Amino acid sequence: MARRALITGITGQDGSYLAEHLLEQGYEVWGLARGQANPRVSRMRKLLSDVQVVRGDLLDQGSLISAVERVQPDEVYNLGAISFVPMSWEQAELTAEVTGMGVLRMLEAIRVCSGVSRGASAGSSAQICSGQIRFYQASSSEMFGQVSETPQTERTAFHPRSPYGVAKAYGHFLTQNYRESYGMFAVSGILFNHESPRRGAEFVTRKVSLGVARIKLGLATELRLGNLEARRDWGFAGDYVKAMHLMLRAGNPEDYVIGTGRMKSVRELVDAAFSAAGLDWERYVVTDQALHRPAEVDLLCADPKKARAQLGWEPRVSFDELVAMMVESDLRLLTDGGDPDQDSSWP
Ligand code: NAP
Ligand code: G4F
Repeated sequence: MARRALITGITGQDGSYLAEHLLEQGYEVWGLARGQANPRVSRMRKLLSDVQVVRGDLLDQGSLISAVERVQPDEVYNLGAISFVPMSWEQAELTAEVTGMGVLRMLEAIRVCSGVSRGASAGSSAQICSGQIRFYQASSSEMFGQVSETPQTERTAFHPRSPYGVAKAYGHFLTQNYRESYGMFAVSGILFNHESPRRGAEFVTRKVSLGVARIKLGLATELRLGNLEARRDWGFAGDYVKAMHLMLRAGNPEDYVIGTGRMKSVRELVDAAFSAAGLDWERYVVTDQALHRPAEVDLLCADPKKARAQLGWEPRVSFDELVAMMVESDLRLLTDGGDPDQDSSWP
């Protein structure tokens, strides 16, 4: 019988790539979608017609229990979150509820539906029983924040710099705690930034690729950005979702850092993207203090050795290939008269 996966965050970037990957692996894929008229659900259905939808919201415990009862998943991937860091300062409480407490609600839904009691016998000595639901939590390199060492490993201390990073750290420790308390197969992937043509337009890579495409096609004359000196370890989302799956198929439940091990600055990103379209970025980019963050994460760089050694995972798409892929995709989108459907209301 086909394995069954339940994905929260199915309408997001990673949800779409993960669903495609699991469908290719022969899974029956269910996506948890919220809202009574969520336009991103119909868009997702067009892209992924084989995904079945179950309604639910990470803010609503009962809906998660119903979803797990209905789907009877072998694997749950918790990708749902408020994931845009600047929004987490503006709506800190909502971020804590969705990105942090949402993890607790999903773990509780699995615990209740699996019949795992809170009794002492379910404590740290509990065995991982066969047939149990395996759980993946989308942890983030934002938890490292103001980094204490470079590159960052599974053992690097956390010092989150945003309400988002703090909420992710809560979800991370809670996942570890459910593994230790109830013997659940519950793991976290500490993923560094990963991008694609499906990335939301509010994130810097997509903002830049869309900006380059607009300028190239004469639809805009400038691109307004914040901190050009921040450095990130950027990879391709299609590569990273494979690591999520490998973590849930591993022999033991463990956490892994997933990234490329290479850092680039926003300035280098901008240079690469404008160059890919034959443009000189210095003629078009305007920096704007209003786009700087209250507390910045200056640099992030993964040490993905453990994932390579234990999961056999490696990123395939290079930074230059990723940037070229995104610029080409947005040029095609705008040339075809497409409305960048993930256009952002953020500046
Ligand atoms: P994304 O594109 O922003 O998608 C976020 C998803 O969360 C959307 O499907 C959204 O659904 C859903 N969601 C929001 N509020 C919800 C709620 N109350 N209940 C249920 N679902 C809700 O994010 P992504 O880039 O795919 O990232 C996936 C996950 O990985 C996130 O948890 C993110 O924080 C984490 N992460 C991402 C990166 C990265 O670089 N991409 C790196 C590390 C960790 P709606 O359509 O209903 O809004
Ligand atoms: O693309 P960003 O908004 O991504 P950020 O904040 O690194 O977060 C992303 O990666 C995390 C993993 O490390 C995820 F957990 C999280 O969910 C999300 O997917 O910003 C990247 C950098 C920042 O340093 C920011 O200050 O780009 C800098 N930046 C400069 N100008 C800008 C802009 N970021 C945005 N979004 N917009 C700008 O105009």
